[in-house]
Amino acid sequence: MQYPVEPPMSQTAFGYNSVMPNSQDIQYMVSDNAPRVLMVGLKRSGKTSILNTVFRQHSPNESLYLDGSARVERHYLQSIPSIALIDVPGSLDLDELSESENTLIFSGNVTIVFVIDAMANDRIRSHSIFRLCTIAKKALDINSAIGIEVLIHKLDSQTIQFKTQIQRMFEMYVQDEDYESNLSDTHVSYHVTSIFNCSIHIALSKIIQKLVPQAATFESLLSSFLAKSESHQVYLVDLTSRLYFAKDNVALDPDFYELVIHYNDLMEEIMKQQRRDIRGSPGASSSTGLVEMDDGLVLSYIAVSPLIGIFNVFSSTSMTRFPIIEYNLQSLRKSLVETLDYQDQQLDAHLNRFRTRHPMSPRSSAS
Ligand SMILES: Nc1nc2c(ncn2[C@@H]2O[C@H](COP(=O)(O)OP(=O)(O)OP(=O)(O)O)[C@@H](O)[C@H]2O)c(=O)[nH]1
Ligand SMILES: [Mg+2]
Repeated sequence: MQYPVEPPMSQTAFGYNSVMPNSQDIQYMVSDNAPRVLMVGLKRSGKTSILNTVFRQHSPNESLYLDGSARVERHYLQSIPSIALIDVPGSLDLDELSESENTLIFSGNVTIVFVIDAMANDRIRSHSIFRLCTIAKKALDINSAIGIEVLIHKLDSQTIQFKTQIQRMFEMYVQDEDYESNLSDTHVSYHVTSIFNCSIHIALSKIIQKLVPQAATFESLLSSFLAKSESHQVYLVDLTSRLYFAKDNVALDPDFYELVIHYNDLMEEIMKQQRRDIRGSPGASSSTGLVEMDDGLVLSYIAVSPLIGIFNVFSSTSMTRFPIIEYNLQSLRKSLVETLDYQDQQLDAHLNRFRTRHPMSPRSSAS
């Protein structure tokens, strides 16, 4: 099979200068202890649009006129664990890096998110699959624990059947290409996404959950809340990105999650206008909310911290039992706060032990 060396001009934004990887970009990709999610893919596949939609709350339409990225950019998810999401420009081909640079980039707690423009032509598609397999092989040779996630992106409003077919097709393309990268032996996850609906939030939520050490504890707390509270679904949400760290163990209903996103956006909007945080801090009287929709659903909200909230969706027919639901929500919040505090204490104890053993380390002298 022949692969183009570069995508054609139609895939290149105006004002775009091709960049060679430089040491600053490499440093920017690694100079952090936080788990790293590397967003990679060909030019114009949609990496910057995704990160702008999720982390800068840009409307999807704002991405239409984006120039291609010239440098590596970093975004942070800062609530539970700090996770760095790194936008690697499509022109920065990780394949061109030296072995030592690749070792730096792919070592540690790293996940590769490879974004493929599912609507591109056959040539771009082949090039994309080829690049995915090459990068994955390099990364897995260096770090067999690396996570590989593929976003089959820009599937906006097609039917579920069509999206499922496209996903299967891409899985087959990767298998065909995979003769030497052994990807089939590794766990590669595929997600169908678009910035024009909540599919991109669902995909990134599932990806970051794999990096949250307490994810299983959160899920079991949320599930036991759900079992006792006559609710449809409950989410633990990062309020800035609206990604969820955990949900109950019932299959996700995108309509409920979309509701959560809209409610959170509405609170943001009110906060901007009133110039105060109506979401409040833990324990504050303003840290709960309740809204009843026309379609017979009710959404209740409670803050866990200024950055994290619990969103619970239930039927309005259960409103008579709301005092019980509210009591359970308060108990759930308390358990979550305790889990988070315990984690912080463990981390502090670990750091203190480290400082005692290494009194001259820069961290201990700085404190
Ligand atoms: N239809 C559709 N278009 C999208 C979607 N996501 C991104 N795009 C469009 O794809 C184009 C390229 O997006 P970018 O985010 O600049 O792509 P990139 O991967 O960052 O490109 P480089 O910076 O060159 O690597 C833009 O015109 C976006 O509007 C999507 O979900 N659906
Ligand atoms: Mg970009």
